[in-house]
Amino acid sequence: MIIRVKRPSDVPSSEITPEDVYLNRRRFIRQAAAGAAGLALAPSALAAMEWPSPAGPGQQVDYSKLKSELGEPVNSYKDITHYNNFYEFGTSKTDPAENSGDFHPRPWTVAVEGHVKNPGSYHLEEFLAPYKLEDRVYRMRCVEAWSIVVPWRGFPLADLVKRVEPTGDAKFVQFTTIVRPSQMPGQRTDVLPWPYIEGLRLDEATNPLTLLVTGLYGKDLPNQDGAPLRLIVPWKYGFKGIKSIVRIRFVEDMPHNTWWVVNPHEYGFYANVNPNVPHPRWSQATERRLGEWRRRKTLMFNGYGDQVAQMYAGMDLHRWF
Ligand SMILES: Nc1nc2c(c(=O)[nH]1)N[C@H]1C(S)=C(S)[C@@H](COP(=O)(O)O)O[C@H]1N2
Ligand SMILES: [Mo]
Repeated sequence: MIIRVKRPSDVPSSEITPEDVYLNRRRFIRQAAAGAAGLALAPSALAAMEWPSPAGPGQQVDYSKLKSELGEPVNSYKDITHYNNFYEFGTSKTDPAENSGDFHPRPWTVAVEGHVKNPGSYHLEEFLAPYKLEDRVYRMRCVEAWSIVVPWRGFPLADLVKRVEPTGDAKFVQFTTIVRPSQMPGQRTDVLPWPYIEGLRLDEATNPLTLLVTGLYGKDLPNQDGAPLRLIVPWKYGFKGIKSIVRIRFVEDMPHNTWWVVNPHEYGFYANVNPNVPHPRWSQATERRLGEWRRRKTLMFNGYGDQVAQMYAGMDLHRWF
């Protein structure tokens, strides 16, 4: 069912005041605290969720001054938008910024399918309407051993999962990128099988850190970063963060994901950041943060272990890489 659009454009960034941003952050902390009753989160996990507040109500947010919960400064808007992986627009880091100018992320339709009580196909605006957007600074670690810190704007995927009510048969969620070779020159080549696909286990999808992202630096997503809707799973390698999503499907069996399909020996389904499990062709022990020369030590689960490690308790992380 396509629901008619009531508003003319995406939720404009101007509608989200610094006050909303501030209040949402507090709401997230409250929800995390409420969730802790059931999940028995360590106190340190809660502390880590207290993102430093950029501004009080009524003050302007200077996104370039934001820091991660570990005190890391965000990367520049220029870096975040001119050093990308998005093979639909080419394989080099500068291709997405150069080749995505003709891509039209609106109008846009998102389908929610599979084992859910409330499936549907929605215009983007209607799809987003129920959710409250919030800003969150996350590290992102690419499997190629570079990393960036980004002030994303989005909402917890858990909010969507709750709304669509998965049935007992839903064990995983699969995501699919748009296929539009007329506007995506990389899709006129066979560098990857199209469409790009990704997946999460249901508990990973409902982890409070997992975001459906619509923007960065307080603005709507630029094309090269996955406009108009992408996934961000901060404890996993960047390739799990599928861009320009058109379908979200709840399934029973572990879904395929593009890099596993291309090379199952080198890329797994889980793709949790793990400095102790090298890629077959290079170490994952260290990384280069964009804008720096020194190498940083890569953190287990990209530094989000307090919030996610319990999901993998008892799993052999060398086998399930
Ligand atoms: N559809 C699609 N999504 C994708 C990719 C891609 O090539 N196509 N690349 C992935 C990889 S490898 C990374 S590291 C991140 C990069 O996100 P960024 O360009 O916003 O930093 O996007 C991921 N999502
Ligand atoms: Mo990546």
